[in-house]
Amino acid sequence: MNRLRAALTAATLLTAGGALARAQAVDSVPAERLAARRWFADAKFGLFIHWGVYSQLGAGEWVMHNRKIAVADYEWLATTFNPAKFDAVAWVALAQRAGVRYITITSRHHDGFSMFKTGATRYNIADWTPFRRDPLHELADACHAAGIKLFFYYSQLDWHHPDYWPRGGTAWNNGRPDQGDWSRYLAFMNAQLTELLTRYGDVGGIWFDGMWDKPDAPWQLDTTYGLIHRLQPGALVVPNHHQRPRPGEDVQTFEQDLPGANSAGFNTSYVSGDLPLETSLTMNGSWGFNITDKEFKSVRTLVGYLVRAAGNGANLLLNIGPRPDGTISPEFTARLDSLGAWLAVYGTAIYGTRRGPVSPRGWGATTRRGDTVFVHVLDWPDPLLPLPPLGARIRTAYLLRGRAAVPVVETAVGVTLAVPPASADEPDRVIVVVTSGSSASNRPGR
Ligand code: H79
Repeated sequence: MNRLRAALTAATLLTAGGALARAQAVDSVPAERLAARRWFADAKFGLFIHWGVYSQLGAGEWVMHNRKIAVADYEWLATTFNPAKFDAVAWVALAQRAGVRYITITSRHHDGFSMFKTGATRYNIADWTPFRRDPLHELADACHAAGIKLFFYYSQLDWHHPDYWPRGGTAWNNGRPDQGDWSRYLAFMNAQLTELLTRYGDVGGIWFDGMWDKPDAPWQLDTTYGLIHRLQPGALVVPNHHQRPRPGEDVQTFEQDLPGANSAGFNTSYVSGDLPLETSLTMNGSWGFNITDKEFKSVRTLVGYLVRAAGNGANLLLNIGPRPDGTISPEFTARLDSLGAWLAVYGTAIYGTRRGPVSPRGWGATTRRGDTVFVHVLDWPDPLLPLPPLGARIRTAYLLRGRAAVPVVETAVGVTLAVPPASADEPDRVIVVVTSGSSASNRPGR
């Protein structure tokens, strides 16, 4: 009897302990950040901007590495950066026309050059170039005026800073002394992050990149993430380290890939079950301005990415590489305008949705908001589309564009929808399916 009671007590304690641990894991993320994560998951579409000293060479943001440019020569190149036509208000107006809810811009890329005024190094746009202005400040002001959130991309990898030592996997002999002080480098980064999170108003979050250059270095992420969350409790940490999410991180982002697909080869196939997700994507094949890269994706392909990202529960962070004079080439602006026009009609099936009851398929994807399921038919040649059961009874179905009723056959084994013929002007035939809700999978999640 005693032994039984002891066993029962132990079992109760174990269960309670498990529940407590789970509660703490959730509770340790403050409400403000949980709300920011929900905002992020609702946003669905962001604009990525890669812009820096490298833009002048028109060969992408890795040009310093690819052409093995010495630090001293790149430092000279930086003295000539003068984007006289930069107009933050015009950039944000373009973002608004495109329908993005946030912008993520390079504050400092792997070349180590700071695109903002910083007291941590003179190697920054305000102190090193004839431009003298702080474009990130101007962009932050324009974003705040327009209600668009601003995230700062921040490279942990640095090809310029002497204290980025020992060097990482991408190092080459570029003229830096073979010595350095890692703890000074971490202090430098934390000082810059403090500036970014205290001088630019509300910041959406920090998008980290380059940790993969030294994956096993003592990054002291807890200190850096703790600093960010203390300075701005609503700011999200978005790490592009290609690994499973760690404590203190808020979004799992996938570079050039839908979540888990890993066609790029360097992403993880693990997909978080509770963090919001993001896919970053180039519009051509380059992040930074590349004057000869004309491999631009079509509007139809870009709509497909936005839809398939949403169907995977992910945002699309779509990149542009502005020119060194501050203008944005017409290939980018035309596509962003077209996506904005598409979203003006179909945005209700994207914004504020979560992944739908049918996981993405070759023909397309599903999204949902509450009891409404959006069936996105991207690529399907037949007049009937068979689906597995949606998890709830169907009340009505209609085309999003034009509102025409869609015939539905519901059986015990699934649902068949009549889809309109494909047409060149409609990359995504969206069928709005209103269900009676109340199924378990219908709960609002991530
Ligand atoms: O900012 C853009 C790129 O410059 C940056 N991330 C995007 C958003 C980027 N840098 N590298 N990559 C993307 C590709 C990563 C390649 C990697 Fe590797 C494969 C990292 C680790 C394995 C090749 C081998 C590069 C470093 C070692």
